[in-house]
Amino acid sequence: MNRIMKYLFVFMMVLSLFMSSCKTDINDSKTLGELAAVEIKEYEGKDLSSILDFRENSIKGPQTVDITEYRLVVDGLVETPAELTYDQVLSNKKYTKMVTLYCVEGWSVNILWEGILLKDLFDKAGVKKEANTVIFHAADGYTTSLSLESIQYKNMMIAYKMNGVVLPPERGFPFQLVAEDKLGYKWIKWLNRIELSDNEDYRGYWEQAGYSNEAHIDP
Ligand SMILES: Nc1nc2c(c(=O)[nH]1)N[C@H]1C(S)=C(S)[C@@H](COP(=O)(O)O)O[C@H]1N2
Ligand SMILES: [Mo]
Repeated sequence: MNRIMKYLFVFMMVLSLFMSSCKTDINDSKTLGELAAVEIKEYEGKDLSSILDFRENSIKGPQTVDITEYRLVVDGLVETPAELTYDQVLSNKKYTKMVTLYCVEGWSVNILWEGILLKDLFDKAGVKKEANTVIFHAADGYTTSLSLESIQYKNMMIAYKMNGVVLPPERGFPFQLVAEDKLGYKWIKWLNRIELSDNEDYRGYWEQAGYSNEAHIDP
């Protein structure tokens, strides 16, 4: 091997290492059926629902988010606003939790969620002490909100995986809020902005239409 070939070889090795380390684990065009075939079916002795058991009824239908362009904005009443890439969000500590989503329509799904804590994003951004409300925004224009207290109480997370598979577009890729103990309309999909606020009167999409802002699950 001559010298140039050697340099080229080393360059290619470094390049391929670099490229494999930046590659994000996303579902490139797998169908829901294909994902359902590989999803986790039970957890700690309990049966899980399937990613096929949701009833897709989003206000504008499934959204396709280009992950190379995607940013998760954390702003409002914070010391340091942030615009995070998908990989930057995923660089936080990961958590797994089985939580049931109950829709007001009467159906529910018990899913094993994998995600990162809102607390970790909040700690990095530095939440100002006046903040008491968190307003969530999504790619389809949907919004919802929760009190900061209710998020802290359940230590809520945003999920990037369900039943072991990366969220498909229909299920909210790249992130869905796991609004534990709150009705389905608080579980915002295609999340792209988290706004810290002091507006306790804020009402999201379905809340403005008359749904309870507390969104308690009736036992
Ligand atoms: N961005 C966005 N998130 C959303 C919605 C929506 O229309 N847009 N619908 C909500 C409702 S009403 C429910 S029950 C859950 C689960 O909806 P799915 O079955 O359509 O996934 O997503 C919630 N998150
Ligand atoms: Mo819903």
